[in-house]
Parts: sequence; structure tokens; C-alpha cells
Amino acid sequence: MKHVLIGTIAALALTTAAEAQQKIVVGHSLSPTSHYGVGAQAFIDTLTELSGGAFTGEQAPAGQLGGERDMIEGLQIGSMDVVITSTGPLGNFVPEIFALDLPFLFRDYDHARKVLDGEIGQELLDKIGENTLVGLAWTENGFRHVTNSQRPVRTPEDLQGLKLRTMENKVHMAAFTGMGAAPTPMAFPELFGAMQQGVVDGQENPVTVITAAKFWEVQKYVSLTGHVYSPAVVLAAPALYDGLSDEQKDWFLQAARASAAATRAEVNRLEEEGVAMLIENGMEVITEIDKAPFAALAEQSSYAVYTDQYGTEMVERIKAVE
Ligand code: EAX
Repeated sequence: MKHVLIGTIAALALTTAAEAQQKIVVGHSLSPTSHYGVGAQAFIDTLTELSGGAFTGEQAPAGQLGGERDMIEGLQIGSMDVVITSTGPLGNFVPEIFALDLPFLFRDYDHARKVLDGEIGQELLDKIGENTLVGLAWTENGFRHVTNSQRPVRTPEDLQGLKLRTMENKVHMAAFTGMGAAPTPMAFPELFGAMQQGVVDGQENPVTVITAAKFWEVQKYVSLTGHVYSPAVVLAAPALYDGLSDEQKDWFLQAARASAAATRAEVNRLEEEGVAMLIENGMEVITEIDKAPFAALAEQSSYAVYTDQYGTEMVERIKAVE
């Protein structure tokens, strides 16, 4: 009798495993059609295909499940599955990541992508993995630019006294304090309302985000300062990932890489077409900017936030990548 029962339970367990479909929720802070949305869909489609439908997925876009800091915490406690996030709040969990947030560090997209796809990128993904998170792949947000509702910003003097929302990132805050603005850290889901109500005058984000979030409805001026490269990363919850077989883990990795490739292609497209969209929607775009005075002030005020703790080696290694 007893062994019959055990046999039945085992058979039931097997059937459930074979039939089980696990739905993976991919959280991010932008619209489903944004560069993150395109990346989230590529993740879901690739995972579904590789797993023959054992895994399916859906997006939780537009900060539905919280801001980026909340979603990272959700991964740590296992209430989120997969998150695509900028590195904005990530240094609060993995301080070594602040190296990537230093202003005027990356020369251009090729430089940034080469660093993140190489040895340094892998080292930093491994560091993420030491902090109750799983770093699957580097993806991208883009070079950030300043927008505001008050005046064209051409020089650091024009930033004086501007109430500027930054991410919850102490390197970025130090950089903007150095450049003369009054930085106000805030989670992304609160930003549109804060600009609408005049709680802040401006913010800084890549063209990808400015277009996805239709900031032209509440901002007039865009200055193409490109003051910092904004990496993004595909993260998973250890509670989910650590329980996967090696084969399943590989599907997740491949899905994350497909996600990054799709997002970068969308970033490329928006870098070409996005400025025209801003102008069409009534923004004044300031393209001719002498970056040197911004860089001098930003570097002076923010590099020590990272290098006091970790030294200059990582900064030098990143700069040396050709
Ligand atoms: O990751 O918070 C920000 O400004 C980010 O750039 C945005 O959430 C996309």
C-alpha cells in the first residue's frame, strides 16, 4: 500500500514537472515600446523559444512594480524574477559598480560596449553575483543629456541653481553639485509628476528615455551634454536562478544577451532619429556644447567618491580600452 502511494506521488510530481510552464516577469521602468521594452520582449521570446515553451514571460513595464531601486530589492528577496535596470541605484547594492557611473569616462558607444563586453564587464557581473543578485548581461540606456524647463544650458554657469533630478546615485549627485546644479535624487516613476508640478526644473537622461517618456510635455530645453554613459544590466533573482539546471541557466544567459543586442540596436536607431523627434515635439535642442568645462568640474567633484575607496586602477583600465 505504502509503496503504491509513493509511486503515485512520484508519478504526479513527474507529470507536473513536465507540464509546468513557468512565467517569468521582466520588470523595467520604461514603456513596452522603449529600448528596454524591446529588450524585455527579446528576452522573453528567446527564453520561450530555447525552452520549447517551458518558460514564458511577460513585461512589467513603466515602473509598475516600483522604481529601479525597489525592483533590485525585489530580486534580492525573490519577489521579482528578472529586471532590466540602469546602473543608477545599483552602486548602492554593489559599490564597485560606481566606477561605471563616473562622468566623462567613456569616449563613445564603441568604447563603452567594448569595456562591458570584455574582461572588465565580466568582472563586474561577477561582483554583482556576490551581492544576492545575478548579473546576466550588460545592456544599455545611453549617454545622458540635461533637459530643463527654464533656459538653454550651454555652460556650467547656466546650470547654477537649477533644481535637477538625478538618479539615486552619489557619483552623479557629486558630479552635478560640482557643475553647479542643485541635485535632487528621485526614483524615475516620480519624475514626470515632479517636473509637471515644478518640484524640479530639469533632469538628465539619454535621448532613448526622453523620447520614451515624452518629456517634451514638461520640458523645453535639451542640451546634448553627454556628460555620462548610462549602462544598463539584465539582472535575475538568485531565488529563481540558483534553482535552475545548467541547461536552463544557459537559456537565461542567451536570452539576456539577445535582450542586450535588441536594446543596443534600438539605442543606435534612437541616437540617429531621436533628436529630430525632440525638435518635432517642440523642444529646443542645444547641440554645440563645449564639454571641457563641464568635465573639469564634474571630474573634480565626483571621481573621489569612487577612487577614495577603490583607487584609480579600474578607471585607468577602462580608459585604456581602445
Ligand atoms: O533606466 O532613472 C533614470 O533616470 C533611468 O535612466 C531610467 O529609469 C531608465
